[in-house]
Amino acid sequence: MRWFLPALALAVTFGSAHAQTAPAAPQSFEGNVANNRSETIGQITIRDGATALVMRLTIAPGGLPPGWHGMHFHAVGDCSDADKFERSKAHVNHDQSKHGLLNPDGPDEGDLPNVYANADGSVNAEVSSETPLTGEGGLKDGNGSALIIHANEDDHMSQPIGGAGARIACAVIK
Ligand SMILES: [Cu+2]
Ligand SMILES: [Zn+2]
Repeated sequence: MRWFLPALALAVTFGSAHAQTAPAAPQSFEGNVANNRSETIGQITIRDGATALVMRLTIAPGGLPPGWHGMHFHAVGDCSDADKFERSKAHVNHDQSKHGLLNPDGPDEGDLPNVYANADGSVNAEVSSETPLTGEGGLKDGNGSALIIHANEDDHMSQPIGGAGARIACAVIK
């Protein structure tokens, strides 16, 4: 859960000149998604706001097997072992939470909704997460993070990854 500091709207009207404070522009990140042959199959675009980030995922036709796929933020921004993507390690999880958006002892900070690949293997999706992009506990920490897409759907409950199976796509977030 991300701390939320309520913005104090102080209407200071002393004198004539006072600058109105605009909300900070969201931090953003763009990266490529690679498959198990290190071929680029799509892109991610992340925008990080004050209390949540929004990630858009675009996969080109032919990119993924049709159907539902689990996806998560994994702890290390390394997609170099393309056949298995194990160098991305486990889910981002700084407080030993259980895996699963539907788990009463979860979710961990890497958990995300499933995405659906169309019959042609393409995906257009947008998901949100309370995990920040930058700062303490952020995806862009020292060793970065990775978005991993799995072969099967995530049941959002069972350990350690909701039965999502093999890692079939990866994007470095660094
Ligand atoms: Cu995963
Ligand atoms: Zn998880």
